[in-house]
Parts: sequence; C-alpha cells; structure tokens
Amino acid sequence: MTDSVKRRREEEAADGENGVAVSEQGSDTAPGFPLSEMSVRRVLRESARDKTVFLHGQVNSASGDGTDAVVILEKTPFQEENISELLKKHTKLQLQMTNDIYSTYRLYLPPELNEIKTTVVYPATEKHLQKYLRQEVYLIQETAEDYKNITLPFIQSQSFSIQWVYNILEKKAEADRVVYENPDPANGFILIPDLKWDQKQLDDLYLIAICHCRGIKSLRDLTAEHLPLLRNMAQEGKEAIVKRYGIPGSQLRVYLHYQPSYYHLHVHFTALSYDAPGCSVERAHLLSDVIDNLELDSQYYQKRTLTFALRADEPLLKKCQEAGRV
Ligand code: DD3
Repeated sequence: MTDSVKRRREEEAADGENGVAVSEQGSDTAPGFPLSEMSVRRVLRESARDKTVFLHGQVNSASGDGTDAVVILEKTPFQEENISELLKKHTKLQLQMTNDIYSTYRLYLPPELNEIKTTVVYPATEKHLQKYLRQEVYLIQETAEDYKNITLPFIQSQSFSIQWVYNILEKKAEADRVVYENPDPANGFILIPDLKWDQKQLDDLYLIAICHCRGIKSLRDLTAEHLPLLRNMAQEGKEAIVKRYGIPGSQLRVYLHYQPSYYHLHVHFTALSYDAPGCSVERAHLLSDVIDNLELDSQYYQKRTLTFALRADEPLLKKCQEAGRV
C-alpha cells in the first residue's frame, strides 16, 4: 500500500459520520439496509471464478409482498499488509487431508479479518433484476444508419435515471470520495473510485471520470469539438492517479464503453494487471485511440460501424431483431 492510500484510509477512519447520501459507513450497525430481514428469492448469477453471488432479495413488509433488492456479495482480494495478521490471529486451523508432504486446511478468522464486500440496490426495479440475471449474449454490428434509426430513438425513449451521476457532479453524494476535479463546465470532470472498487488494495483499482458537461450520451456523440475535454480526462486523470495511488499512466487501462451502462459520458481507469469486468474487445474503446481517431476525422464516430454485445432480454436487441439487424 502506498503512503497516500494509507494516509487516506486513516483520514477516513477518523472522519466517522458524514452528511452525504451515498458514502462509506464504517459503523457496526450501518443505517439503511435491513440485510438480516431480507429473504433470498433466487440467485440471479454467481461466479466461482470471481467469488461473487448476485441475489434477488425481498425485504418483508407486514402484508408479505416485500420490496425487491439486489444484493451483490463478493470476496475481495488479499491485502498484502494484512496477511501476517491473518496468520497470527486465526481462530482455528482445521485439517482437511494430509498426504506425504501435502495437506489442506480450513483457516478460520475473526470477523473483522473476514469481511465480504456487499453492494445493495434497494429498492430495485424489474430492470435491475433483469440486468443481473445470466443471459445469452449476441453481437450487434451497429452502422451509422442503425444508430440513427434504432439505437438513438431507443435511448431517447428510455427513462434511465442517472440521478446518481448528477449527485456526484453536484456534490450531493460521495463528495468525500472525489479524487480529483477539473471544475470547468465544458472541459472539466470529476474523478472518483467506481462503486466496484473498495479501495482496500490497488490490484483491482477502478476509477471513473465523469464529465461536467451534460448531453454527451456516448462515444457516438464525440467529435473533434470534444478533444480538449478528452485530453484533460486522459492527462489529468492519470496525473491524479499517480499522485494518489502511485500507479503510473503506463500501468492503467483508460477506456470508454460502447454501449455504456449509463448515457452520460464517462471514462474508466482500471489497473492494467486487473482483468476488469467490461474491458473486453467488444465493449472497451481505449481513450488514446478515441482521441487519435477524432484527430484524424472529426466525424469518425458518427460514420463508423460499432460492434457490441447485447443480452437476450435487452429491449434494444428486440428492436434490432425487428429491423432484421441480428
Ligand atoms: C450502478 C452503474 C451504476 C447498480 C449498480 C451500479 N460509481 C453507480 C451509483 C453510484 C456508481 C458507480 C447501477 C451507481 Cl451496483 C446499478 O453505478 C455510483 N458511484 N459506478 C460510483 N462511484
């Protein structure tokens, strides 16, 4: 762990209570979500490799029909500086099998060394439940025409709430988590750890840069006019990350998603050594390549066919099928 990460963690520990809507709560009895009252309806998805499980839960009301929630449980990577503590403070080491020089055990730990990262969407809509349900995926090749006739009207017809994005930009939520800000309304942005990253170890570093300017929906809207914004995000974002976390730009994967999961322009910064979710070739567009393409041709992303995957249940896939494009 770098000194700056250590320092920040100590600051956070000292902070205690804070007045923002979405923030880290270090207390034993965190307010908000009644986890022990929740019943598990079904497992939406699980991954032995990622050590995650996505649950559809219901918080029981008196009448019996509860409010839906999505709860994501995840075992997090080891923190190097904690390992000797784990070995020293374990409560039990139970032998499983032994054979020659080989043996396996179950190591039991005190609760504070055995936490599980928990992400809650509550109340969750049917859309949230669908999003996490495992589905088959199909590749779409979206031409400029397809974007104009199918995708754009679809995006405009949807009422995806991005209130959480505006909360970050307006400092109504997560204000204490902001790593860097360029406050310029046209060419500025906020750099903040993504929800997916608990900031406990640098192995799975994941930050997002959200631009202040509203109305840039995605990669498709970008023209040479946005180059100053994109260059700021690339350069200042990397500078802020090396300063705070000690990871140089040459060890970061900096990219945009197409399709994005929310239609307000944002850039992902992940550790190059981390196989981050969503960094596959059918979704990620390196920011440096995006900048270069726009330098070559201002209308590059209005002209190009863009390929991406859609899940079987996504309404956009249905629209593409109706138009005979799948
Ligand atoms: C989201 C994409 C969105 C469920 C889940 C996540 N980073 C966020 C709210 C606050 C955030 C994010 C939507 C939602 Cl688990 C539905 O992500 C967020 N804050 N990605 C940060 N810092």
